[in-house]
Amino acid sequence: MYSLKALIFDVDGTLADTERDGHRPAFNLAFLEAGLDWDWTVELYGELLAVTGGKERILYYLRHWRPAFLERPDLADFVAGLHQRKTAHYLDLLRSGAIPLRPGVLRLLEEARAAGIRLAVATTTTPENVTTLLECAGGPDLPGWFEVIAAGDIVPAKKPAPDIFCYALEQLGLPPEACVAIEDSANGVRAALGANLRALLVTVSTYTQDDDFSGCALVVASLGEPVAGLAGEGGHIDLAALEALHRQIYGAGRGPADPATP
Ligand code: XBP
Ligand code: MG
Repeated sequence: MYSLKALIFDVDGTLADTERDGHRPAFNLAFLEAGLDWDWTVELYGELLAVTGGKERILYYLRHWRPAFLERPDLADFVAGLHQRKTAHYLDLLRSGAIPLRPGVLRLLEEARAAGIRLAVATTTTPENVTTLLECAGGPDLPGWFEVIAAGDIVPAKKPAPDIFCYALEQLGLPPEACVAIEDSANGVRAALGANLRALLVTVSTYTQDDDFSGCALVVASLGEPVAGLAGEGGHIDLAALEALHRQIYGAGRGPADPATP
């Protein structure tokens, strides 16, 4: 039977609810600065989130809303330039302290660290966004708690492709059966399940209330809220609850022998 060795966290929507009031306004500031009258409203952004990755999301918008821009001979540079400015605005927002970690995230990270459970990130966002979020919302030492930060363009295909989770597992040197993944979106769930991460917790976020989470072991509103059944002593999702979830999926007789456990 495998034992739990690591937690792999998604970032946007999972560590922090970043999309509506973080990434979205940062895109809009970049558009304004470039003299473009594009306004990604709260509602429109919900549609655009069908596509993960900021550059990919801009291209998707052009394809469906501004097809004339696709004719630009410098299209790739144009999109990359907009995205670079968007990232700068997003980092400013993070540094202003506008985006907190979600309830229960720091508690769970501290608990996992104290228990020797390894920590990793698997996200489609830009690497700098992850470290700055962790530093600004959690504290200067927080990025160092994560042994692996798998982010952005480091893999060829973004979520819902499993690549970023496969990469994180490779870097950890662990099989999926030794991990619990924590996600917030249907695209993230498809990616995690594609990497065979079946012990999968979903903490639903602002834009993912109506997503399809079938195939997920456990779906909750947040780590901080009381949940019947698997929740730990405080009633919320703690490490004991995640260990129980892990046992439920890979319990005795249901998985291969753990090579690291005698
Ligand atoms: C969420 C995303 C990202 C962000 C924007 O990633 O899809 O694209 O919206 O980030 P996850 P960039 O839920 O996997 O953390 O603009 O840096 O791509
Ligand atoms: Mg997410």
